[in-house]
Amino acid sequence: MDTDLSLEFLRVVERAAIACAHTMGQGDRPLADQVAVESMRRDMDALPIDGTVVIGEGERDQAPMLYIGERVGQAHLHPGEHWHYPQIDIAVDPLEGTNLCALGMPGAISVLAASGPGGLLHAPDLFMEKLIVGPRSKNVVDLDAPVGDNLTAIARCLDRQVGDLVVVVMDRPRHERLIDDIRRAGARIRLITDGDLSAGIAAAVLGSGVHAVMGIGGAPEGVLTAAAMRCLNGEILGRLVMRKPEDERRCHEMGISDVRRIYRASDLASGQHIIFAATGVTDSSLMKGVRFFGDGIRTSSLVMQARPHLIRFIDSIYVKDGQDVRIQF
Ligand code: VTB
Repeated sequence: MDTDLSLEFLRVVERAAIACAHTMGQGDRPLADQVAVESMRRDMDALPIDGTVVIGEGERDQAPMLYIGERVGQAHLHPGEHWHYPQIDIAVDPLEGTNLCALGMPGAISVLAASGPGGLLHAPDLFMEKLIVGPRSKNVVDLDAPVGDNLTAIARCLDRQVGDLVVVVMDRPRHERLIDDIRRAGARIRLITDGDLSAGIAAAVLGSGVHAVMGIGGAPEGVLTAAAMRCLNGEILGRLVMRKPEDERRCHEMGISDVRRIYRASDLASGQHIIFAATGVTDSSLMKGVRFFGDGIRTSSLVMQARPHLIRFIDSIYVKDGQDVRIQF
């Protein structure tokens, strides 16, 4: 996949973030989501690709745009010249953390990942049990090990005490036992209301103050996290959660035969050429949220690719036409 595509994808997430950031704090979740989706859908068609959405807003009959299987990019607009364009699978979450944006809380991002065909798991929209850590502890964790054992192993890799660790967990009744176990082991906890993807990215970046993310969140977010881990050299261990018999059927339909399988980042995002792009909608530890000022709009993004391996923190300023702009560092 062409290196330059990463900057094209950057523009897509920047503009989706800007679109929904206008709705921040309005308490209107559907609107926040809708404007992000519309912006991302529109911009996708400007890309010089033959794209297929593999993780999106839902099944075709539930989602009018960015549904699973939807074709995006220039190729589908110019069917005769199809062969000109690289085939790309795309996972999108135009607004990850709708609640966070609607309430003006930290951690909302616009995000997508891309790879060559087959490089991103077509994950059903189920829950996934997750354990996410950074590069130094990636080889010592085990999804089936007791929580205390994992924390001891992570602490050892990071040259610190278990009591120095910060573990991010989504504040949900389903995590009562997990939270108890972490407390009993003595680690510190940051409870978040939403957004285990942002937290997972932070866990793979030294100095973010997050050492692990544990608990059950969305499987699609798990695939996006895996794409980020491929670039940041972190790890996600994930296992789909079957809550009802239909869930297993759904997995089989999507080609997943072993529903108890523990996936690693390289299974969830197996493509050689992975691109990951995210823009902050509201502030988070790695990206500031969108800022609007008289002359323009400023965004903060993370754009990464696995091959050639490149991580970029990008600060962009969109200047309004005709403005006598003054840029502040
Ligand atoms: C999860 C999590 C996401 O929504 O999908 C969550 O992975 C939904 O979980 O980061 P609940 O059904 O328990 O609310 C997010 O927090 C935001 O999309």
